[in-house]
Amino acid sequence: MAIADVFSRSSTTTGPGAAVTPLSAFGERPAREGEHVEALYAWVDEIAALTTPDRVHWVGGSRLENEALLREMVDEGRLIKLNPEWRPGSYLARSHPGDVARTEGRTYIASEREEDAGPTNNWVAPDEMRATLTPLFAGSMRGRTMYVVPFSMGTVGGPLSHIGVQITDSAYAVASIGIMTRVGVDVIDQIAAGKPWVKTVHTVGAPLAPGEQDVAWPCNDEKYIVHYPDTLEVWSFGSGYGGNAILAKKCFALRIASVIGRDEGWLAEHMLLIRVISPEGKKYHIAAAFPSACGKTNLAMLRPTIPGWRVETLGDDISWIRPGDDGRLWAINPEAGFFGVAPGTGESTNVTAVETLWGNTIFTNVALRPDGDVWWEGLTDETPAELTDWEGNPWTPASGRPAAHPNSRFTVSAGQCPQIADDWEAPEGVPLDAILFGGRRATNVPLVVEATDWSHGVFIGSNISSERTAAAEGTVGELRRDPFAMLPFCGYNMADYFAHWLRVGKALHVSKRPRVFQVNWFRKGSDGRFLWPGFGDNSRVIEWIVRRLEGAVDAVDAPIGRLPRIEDLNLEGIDVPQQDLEELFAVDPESWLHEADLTEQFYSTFEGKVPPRLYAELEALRYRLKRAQQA
Ligand code: SAT
Ligand code: MN
Repeated sequence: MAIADVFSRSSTTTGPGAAVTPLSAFGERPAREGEHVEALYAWVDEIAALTTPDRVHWVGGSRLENEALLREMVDEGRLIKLNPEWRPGSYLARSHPGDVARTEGRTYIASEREEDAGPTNNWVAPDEMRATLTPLFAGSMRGRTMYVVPFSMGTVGGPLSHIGVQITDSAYAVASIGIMTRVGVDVIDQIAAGKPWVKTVHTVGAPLAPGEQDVAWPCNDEKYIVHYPDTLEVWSFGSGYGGNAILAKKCFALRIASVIGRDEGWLAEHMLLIRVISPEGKKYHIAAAFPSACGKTNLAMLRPTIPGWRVETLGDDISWIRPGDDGRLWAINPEAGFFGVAPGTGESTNVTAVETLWGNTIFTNVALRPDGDVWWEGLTDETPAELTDWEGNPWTPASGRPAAHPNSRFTVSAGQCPQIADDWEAPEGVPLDAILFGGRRATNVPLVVEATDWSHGVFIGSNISSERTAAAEGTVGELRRDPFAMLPFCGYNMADYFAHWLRVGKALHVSKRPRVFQVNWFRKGSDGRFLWPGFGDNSRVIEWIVRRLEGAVDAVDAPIGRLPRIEDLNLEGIDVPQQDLEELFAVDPESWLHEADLTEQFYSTFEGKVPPRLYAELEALRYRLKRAQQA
């Protein structure tokens, strides 16, 4: 491990004797005037008085400041600098072994009314929650620097953009926010001009006693990720990890933004965003929601296997979707980077992601190679003979445990993606042509099915699920429900969210509504094999969807929606046996009727709040299934 050791100690100096500016040269509070900016200053003072940091650093967002921050983190042992020969400008962070993922059990929606949080969220009354949090935050930043990070989701000043400020005592969070959002003083200018902003406060909850030696990844066993939707605030305590610490992401861009969207008539969605370009050069925009582990990042970076088709990436995780003046829905990716799962990302599964990570990347909890580069399961077909695992221990293939944590991550600017759309930062976004809902279903759900109309599409979205267990043919395995892939991310009552979706679509003229499709790359045959090759070949499904949008192909009416005629699927160059194709699109009324019962059970958990329109969809589905059963 000798070489890696050297890199972990070296700083980011670009050459021998290059002058470096220390972080302390940055951090001045930008001088602005007026009541709005005074309110910001007062809030920052108030948080500082509560958390008592040693220093307050206003992040200006310059490249030099970021370099100084990273250099300081390396010098303090918080980051390992990777070998610039393999991975220039890149770093490895190792988290505390107990701080490796979002903590949904500790995530709260503290709305005034309990029914506004709904049965899928943890709820505590705001007053009660503040009474719990205030003593925890009191003195929580002692011995540390409190960073003030002004950020914009979407390009600064864009019509679909929203701004916020994160206060944090985690330098790792600052570096990550710098990649995932647009950070800079121009956001302060927006605040000074009176634009509303969201307040987010984060502490790792590990104050230092005078002279106390810090650890590489401070955190607290006690964790709270708290949203106050009525006052547009997020307070996060005790975790340095991803969605718990980069508050602009799931906390703001989904949970808080979904509430803003509900009130303003738009949608904050857990959706990737792509542009599909047909061989004729026509452009289509598709947003797609998938629960985790369903290949969302792969679809966001799809490389079609069919000649003439191209996909450009616009976003991999979040879409903000708003009705435009032209009566269509327009979408932006509010983020500026990708915070993706490393394991399983490889040359054969997602070469675009691998190319994106060539440099300027912060890796978290992946393995370190002896040559100072990184590795994770699935990156290469061959496993290196020796590694340092994500916890910093020596590792060989015989170790019998993964070298990278299964939820290890990369944080990288979206602009580095080789197939990012040229106009991915266009403030007005792109007009949506289709919305896809996916899941990981071994049974029942066909490769692709088109919703008959908007409310049927909302019905499908409300039923997204993945199978927990590999189910036998014809029986539904235990379903893990993740409606709209928003279960952990909807900031208000999910039944009200379904109603909001119905409302947003109804306000659009039928001809302008995006068409809705359900896809399932994971259906298995009776012998347990996957029936569909997946990955790049999913472009064949996208082609059919586009041909439907163009009105170029007919569909077959089935009880569950509109299915492709097999002959309309482009299967050139792949060999899917006829019987598999039939199984891929088979609709078994009996197991679908069972699934309808599960839907009814699920809806009943919302205590009468699910919109009647969705119950009507359920009854219509049952009626069509029973008719098919009798036929
Ligand atoms: O940790 S994050 O919430 O940002 C990412 C994820 O859970 O998908
Ligand atoms: Mn996500």
